[in-house]
Amino acid sequence: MITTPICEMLGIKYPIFQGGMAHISDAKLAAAVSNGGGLGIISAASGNVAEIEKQIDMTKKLTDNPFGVNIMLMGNNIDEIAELVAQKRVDVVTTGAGNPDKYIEMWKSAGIKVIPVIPSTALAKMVARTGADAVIAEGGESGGHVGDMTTMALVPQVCDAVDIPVIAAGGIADGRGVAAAFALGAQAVQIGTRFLVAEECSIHENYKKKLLKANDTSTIVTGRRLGHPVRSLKSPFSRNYAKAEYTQISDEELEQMAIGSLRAAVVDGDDKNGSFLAGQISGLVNKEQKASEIIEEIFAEAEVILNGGTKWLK
Ligand code: TUI
Repeated sequence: MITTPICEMLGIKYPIFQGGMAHISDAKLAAAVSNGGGLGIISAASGNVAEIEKQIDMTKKLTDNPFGVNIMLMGNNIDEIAELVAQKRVDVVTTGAGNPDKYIEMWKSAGIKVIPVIPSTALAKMVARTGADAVIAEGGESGGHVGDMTTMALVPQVCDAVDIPVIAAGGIADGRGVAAAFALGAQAVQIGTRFLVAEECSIHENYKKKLLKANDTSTIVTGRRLGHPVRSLKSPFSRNYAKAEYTQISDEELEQMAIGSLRAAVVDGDDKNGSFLAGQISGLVNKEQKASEIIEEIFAEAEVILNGGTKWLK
């Protein structure tokens, strides 16, 4: 069985986090992952404090295992959400899209493990100094809001830069990715895209179908002009947006174009107006399974590789 020190730190069976995906990662998905032995994570990106509280309470009902909340620091009502998770004493908080420094002390004194996503060694060192328990090194292969570094280049450099555990994210969907992450020095992985096709993931069927059909070149990064690059599946919306970025259209109009596009994908499965966030490994996602089966399968594959069962080595 594959286990690493972070499993003991967090009280989880397998060293795998489910990514906190905006408008997607809810109590049902997070509890399924936590019940499957990983760390399920609820997304707080809706900014709706009452709704987030409801999701936390529901997850506590659905699982006795540890789970986390992901706070997107670019979002709305961050101060209130930061206080809510402290008051609720959730097991883990992960953060994305910014520097969580000013909240770390409050979360730590509530007994919460704090694990920021960091896109660089500089931010990794900064949050380690402020008391982060671990960091998630996320490469730009991931879906959603992306940094410039690749997972392959970022993870080993972050491992060298800090003494706390590193979780690798971006471009990982199966046991090969997990084995590679361990080879780079990570103690765990975070996976988002593959959990989109978990049976317990409540996104629209069209989103799942698009993902199951996707291949290696199916994703595109848009939003660089406004400084918020986002990776999604190629679709009428993302192609139009990509084209619009190179026209004279104003920044305000460009921003307006994206409003409601995540919801259109997740809730309505709207092929024309939806932004279907997904990572570069979308081509590896080929079947719908229970979250627990996804986890078991990934670690069975990783174990073979890590025990010397590589395909080519003599
Ligand atoms: O946050 C993510 N992925 C996301 S957030 C999101 S919601 C959204 N939807 C539509 C448009 C924009 C956002 C969808 N996917 N991943 C974690 C992540 N964090 N990736 C990169 C970063 C990051 C970037 C800069 C973390 C820290 C950071 O710090 C800059 C600084 O120094 O403040």
